[in-house]
Amino acid sequence: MPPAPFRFPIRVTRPALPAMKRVHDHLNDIWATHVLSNQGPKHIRLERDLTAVLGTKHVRLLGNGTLGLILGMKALGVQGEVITTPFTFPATPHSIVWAGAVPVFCDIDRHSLCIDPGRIEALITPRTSAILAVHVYGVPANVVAIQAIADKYGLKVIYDAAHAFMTTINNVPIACYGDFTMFSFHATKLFHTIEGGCLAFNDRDIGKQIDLLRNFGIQDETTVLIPGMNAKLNEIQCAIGIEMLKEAEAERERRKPLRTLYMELLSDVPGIHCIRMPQGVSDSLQYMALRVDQENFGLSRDQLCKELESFNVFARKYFYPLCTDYPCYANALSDDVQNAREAATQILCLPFYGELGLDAVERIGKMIGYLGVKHRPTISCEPMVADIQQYS
Ligand code: T4K
Repeated sequence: MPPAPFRFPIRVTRPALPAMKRVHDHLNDIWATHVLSNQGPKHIRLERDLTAVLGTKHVRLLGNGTLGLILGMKALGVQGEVITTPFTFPATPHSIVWAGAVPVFCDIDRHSLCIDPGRIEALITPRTSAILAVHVYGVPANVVAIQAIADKYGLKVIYDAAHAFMTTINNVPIACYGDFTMFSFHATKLFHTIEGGCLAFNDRDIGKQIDLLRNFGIQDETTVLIPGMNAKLNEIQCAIGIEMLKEAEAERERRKPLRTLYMELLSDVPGIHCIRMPQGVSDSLQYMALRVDQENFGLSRDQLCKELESFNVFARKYFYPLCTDYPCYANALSDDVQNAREAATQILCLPFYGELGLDAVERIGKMIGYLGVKHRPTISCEPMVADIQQYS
């Protein structure tokens, strides 16, 4: 018997929201003071609260994560070529272009799905100024190896941690690596400010530059120092952030059993491999990503995605197409990105958010199991491959 479809569409995520009453209290403050933007009291408080959570000396809020990457690279003086991954959201390479540099695409490690440090050196030229790595689905890039290469060649290291809010590696907050780390606070993220983002870093000078860059380059009422832009977060978004930050831990707690149940249900399905956190890494619980091995499962990733839609389940093919396949990067400098190409055709992100609940996860898990049995050519005894990567 095929499982019954959901009565309503189940999407990849559904943003959590703070209690309306608490938001009203903030709105009352804002209405009383008429301070709506430009680093008001809510903004100051959220930056302070985030600094305590992210573990760096400094945090700067921005209008979104993409602006964070662009302005962070401007602040570091990044130019020429930046080595990055093609297995990411368009914002990553686009931000390099907006910062005035050129992306050079490097293949990924097949297990972590992050940039492969073993392939970076071959792409370094006299024009290279930085490495921009992404912690894909919250799995950390190999921060130790990347820093070693950067030190050897005098490069800056930038991390796109859009998926890695509150991740730690052996209890060290992920933002403690590299010259700066960007977090996205888009509505689809576990912690969000509807739209928004931040940079986390330890160098005071970067902070001074970002303060200028995010506010038109204005130093004071009569001094405009550099051609900055408007990348500010307003007071209402900051109020949402203050309240969402209080909820972040509870949302994580709601997601933990869902992750466990998905893993349990899918570990027995031949050809389905859940993306796992390496040992020593705390899970950001941002995405529920799995790899579909068509030969053993019986359906390709695209076919599985389509079949799930008939059950009213709308998973997402993050990240397809590969950045190297966008027309705008057709002529970009690139490694042979074979692992990234494979990941882009095999990885699927299932619905994953606290409110989803265990019953829905059980049904989705059973749907995938059912589809596997229905389409598998022969019974396979393939063992589950644990994608474990050790950090020391
Ligand atoms: N780097 C990386 C590695 C990233 O993944 C991202 C963003 C960035 C940089 C850039 O950060 P920001 O500049 O955005 O701060 C979504 C997000 O818009 C995007 O922020 C995120 N990555 C990306 C992975 O996912 P879409 O185009 O898939 O969003 P959309 O509108 O299809 O939403 C997905 C599902 O979420 C919908 O099916 C329904 C649900 N949803 C969405 C929104 C916006 C809601 O229920 N309510 C909502 O308000 O990009």
